[in-house]
Amino acid sequence: MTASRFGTFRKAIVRPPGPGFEKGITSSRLGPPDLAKAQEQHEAYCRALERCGVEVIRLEADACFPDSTFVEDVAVLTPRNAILARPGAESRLGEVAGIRGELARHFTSVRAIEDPGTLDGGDICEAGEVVFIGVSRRTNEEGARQLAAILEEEGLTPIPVDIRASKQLLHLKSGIACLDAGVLALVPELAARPEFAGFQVVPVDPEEEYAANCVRVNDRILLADGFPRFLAAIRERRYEPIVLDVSEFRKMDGGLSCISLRF
Ligand code: CIR
Repeated sequence: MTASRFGTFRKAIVRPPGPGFEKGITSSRLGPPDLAKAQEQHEAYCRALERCGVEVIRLEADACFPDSTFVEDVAVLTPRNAILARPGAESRLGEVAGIRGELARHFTSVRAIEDPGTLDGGDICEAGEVVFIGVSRRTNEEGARQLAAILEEEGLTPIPVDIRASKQLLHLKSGIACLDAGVLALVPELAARPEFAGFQVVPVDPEEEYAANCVRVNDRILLADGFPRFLAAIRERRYEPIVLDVSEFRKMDGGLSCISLRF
């Protein structure tokens, strides 16, 4: 794969999982996570970002908020704005205050989603000038509307995608990733949606849905371990994968994109 401007990131903010990680929200029924293993997997993830040329900013673990390692959910970062999200799960609302200061160090414009809007960063999928906004169990229509207004000011094109009827998708990015300009990985239930018409689709096998939550970082694609068909599809298209084990994050309904905020 040749270098392109798409998916170019210089920095990423992460927060390692801390004591009480297992008390976070989950519906996975995969059993409790092993904290030591989660910390090792997190460190391997940080090293992978560094291999991609990204400077990793490591925040302190925050035992007050068991889901706070899923930093992606608390902000949306665009070329011009850091937009503080307003998580749809009440236990996560307090995480936003913990990221504001760090974002203010890097962005001159820090905006915010306001009550009664709710929005989780995991529902936002940037695809170049287009930004898909999932309206989900976590992101309500008002939160999506507020974000869309900010994105439009910036000259971006927001496209809402209502996934409230989905039984599988917690967040939009549980089922979609933008791999390249005009190229999306999509789970079967999203593949035929009109919102994605005009994009080239890399289909994710129904038995490998978790693999859809992959991340393009500079010239590489970070992929979850254990999904051979999707890995083969990525290689066939000449992308260069970095395969990572995120089993302990999966137990808490999280994945590769959720554990960093890239910009
Ligand atoms: C939660 O339910 O909020 C966390 N346990 C997992 C969040 C995962 N975030 C994401 O997919 N963007």
